[in-house]
Amino acid sequence: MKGKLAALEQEALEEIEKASTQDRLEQLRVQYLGRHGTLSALLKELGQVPAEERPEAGERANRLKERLGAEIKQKLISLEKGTPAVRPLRDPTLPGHTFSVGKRHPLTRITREICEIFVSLGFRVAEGPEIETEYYNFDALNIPASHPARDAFDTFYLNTPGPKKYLLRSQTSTVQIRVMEKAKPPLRIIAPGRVFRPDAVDASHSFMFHQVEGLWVDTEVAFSDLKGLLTLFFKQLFGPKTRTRFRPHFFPFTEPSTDVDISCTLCGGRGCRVCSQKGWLEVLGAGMVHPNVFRAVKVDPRRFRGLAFGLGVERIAMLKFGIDDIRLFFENDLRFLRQF
Ligand code: 2U9
Repeated sequence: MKGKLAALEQEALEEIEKASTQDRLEQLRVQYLGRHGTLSALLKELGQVPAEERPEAGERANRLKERLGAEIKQKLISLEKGTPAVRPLRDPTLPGHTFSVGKRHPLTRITREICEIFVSLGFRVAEGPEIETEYYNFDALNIPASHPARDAFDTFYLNTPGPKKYLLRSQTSTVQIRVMEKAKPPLRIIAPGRVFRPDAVDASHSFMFHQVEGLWVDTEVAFSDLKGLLTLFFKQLFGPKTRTRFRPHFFPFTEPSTDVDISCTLCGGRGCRVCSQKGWLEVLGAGMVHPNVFRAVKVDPRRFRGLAFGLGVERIAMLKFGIDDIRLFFENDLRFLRQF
């Protein structure tokens, strides 16, 4: 009896495994488990089994009945789902799934670092549109109609219908104008953001880059505050040994105006490849807000003074991280970006 049950089990399991349709499974169910099926026939033979073996044989036959019923049911389910009859097993010895953790872009990091320093000094962060009018990008900033910066070679103009010319802002000073139109001084604001100039792209130029510009308007603020503020800022950003140097310059929106150099971040001022043996690096432009800019936003230039400055974020990030090609920031090459 034992042998017959084992043979039946093997045969039935193989047939169930092979079955590929629900009809075939029903046939098998009738064939093995039906009232006139193979198992019922075997159970009828139970009476001929010696009395001492009978209970065990009966139990085996019942377990087989249950098992075959369960196998047929399982196979029916998997046929319905269209999945293999074998249930997928979890292998706990396999390595787990790894998740790659994202990072901030190096330019985002530096922009935040710069803004945090000024925020700690009482500045508020302001933002504005990247598509601007000539008024905000030039007129309000005392940039004359004849200025070469207005040329189509230096500014991206948009092909929009109507008399108003729209353009991609070439500096974030537009944001400070918009803030001053609404808020009364005293004010201290910092304007980070993207700017656009149709420069030919090379290792140090891009048609789009990032600026942070600052503006501090008050009744007492002076050029000495500008020097103190920027000296402090660069010591915070590049370390306490960093020195600053102010050279006279010209900007239409500030008077007096200055270019600002810092002692070379690589050699400390002795002269090296990064500073072209000069010991100094030009990093920023600044000055006292031109009275015409104040007039444009209806602030009285006899009562108020303003200090203003602007820097290019890519230039600072390149010095900070030792990067020699601006294009790397914009290629989205993860081999580069993962290093920061
Ligand atoms: C207002 C009035 C004046 C912002 C200033 C500069 C000088 C400057 C350049 C540095 C490198 C831009 O990224 S860069 O090419 N910026 O030299 N920017 S003063 O002056 C302002 C701003 C707002 C209302």
